[in-house]
Amino acid sequence: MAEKLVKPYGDTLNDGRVQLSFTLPVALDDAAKEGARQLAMMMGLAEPAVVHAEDMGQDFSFFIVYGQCKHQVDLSSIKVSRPEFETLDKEGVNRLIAEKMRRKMVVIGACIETDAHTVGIDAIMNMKGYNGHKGLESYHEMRAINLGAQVDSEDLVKRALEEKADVILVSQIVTQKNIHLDNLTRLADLLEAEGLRDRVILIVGGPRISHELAKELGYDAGFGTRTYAEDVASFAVHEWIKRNST
Ligand code: B12
Repeated sequence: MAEKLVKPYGDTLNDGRVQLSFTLPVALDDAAKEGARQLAMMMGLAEPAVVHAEDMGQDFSFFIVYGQCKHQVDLSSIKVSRPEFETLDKEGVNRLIAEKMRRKMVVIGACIETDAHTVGIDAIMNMKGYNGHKGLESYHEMRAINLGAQVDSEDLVKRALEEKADVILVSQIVTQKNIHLDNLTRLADLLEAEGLRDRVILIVGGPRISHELAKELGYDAGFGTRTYAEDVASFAVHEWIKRNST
C-alpha cells in the first residue's frame, strides 16, 4: 500500500506545531519556567516556548508549551484491531434477536469495583441513551439490567447467574495505576471459576479501552469512545448467532 505520511500542523501544512500542557510539583518561578521548556525539549519538541504559566497554589505550577514535532507517521502501516461485525440499527437488532433467539436477549451491565463513573454505561444502557442514540433499555427484544456504579465483581457474577445473562457489559473509566487491568482480570477469573465464562458474551468499554486490550484480558470485545448502543447490540447479537449456529 502507498505510504501515507502525516505529522501535526498548526499554521502551515507539515510545520509540526503542537501544544503540550503539564503540571510541575514546584512553585512558579523563572527556574520552573525554564525547567518546563527544557523538559519539552527532552520530550523531543524542537524550539519549545512556554506560552502560558500559572501558579496552581501550594507548590504546583501549570505550563502550556508550543513546539515543533520533527516526526511523522505512516498511517498505511498501522493496523488497529476492531471487533468484526456489521452495525445494524435498533430495528435490525430487534429483528435478528426475535428471528434467531426467539426470546429476549438478557444483558446485564455495571461499572465495577471502585469505579463510580456511570455516565458511560448509562449512555449505552439507559432508555434515553447518548447523543441521539437510544440505549439498550429501549430495545424491545432485550432485557437490559443496569446495576450502576461500584458493583463488586462477585455481585455482578451472582446477578448474571440469577438472571441467566447472555451478555455482561462492564465499564472501566479510571485507569490510574492500571487499576482497570486488575479489576477486569479479577472479573474474568471469577466468571471462569463459576464456569460461566463460555456461557456469556463478555464486553468491556471505556475511554481507554481498546479491542486489542480487551482480547488480551480474555474479553470478547472492547469498545472505546464514541460507542453507541447499536454498536454493542450488533456485536452481541452477531456473536450469539455465531456461537449458537450448528
Ligand atoms: C463526570 C466525571 C466524574 C464524576 C462521575 C459521575 C458519574 N456519575 O459518572 C465524578 C465527579 C464522581 C468523578 C469522580 C472521579 N473522577 Co472523574 N471524571 C469525570 C469526567 C469529567 C467525565 C466522564 C464522563 O462522564 N464522560 C462521558 C461519557 C459518555 O464518556 P465515557 O465514559 O468515555 O463513555 C463512552 C465510552 O467510553 C464507552 N463506554 C464507557 N463504558 C462502557 C461500557 C461498555 C460495556 C461499552 C460497550 C462502552 C462503554 O461508551 C460511552 C459512550 O460513547 C472525566 C473527564 C473527561 N472529560 O472524560 C473525569 C475522569 C474520568 N475522572 C477522573 C478521576 C481521576 C476521578 C477521581 C479519581 C477524582 C478524585 N481524585 O476523586 C474520582 C473517582 C471516583 C470513583 N470512585 O470512580 C480521571 C480519570 C483518569 C484516569 N485515567 O484514570 C478523568 C479522566 C479526569 C482527568 N483528566 O483526570 N468523575
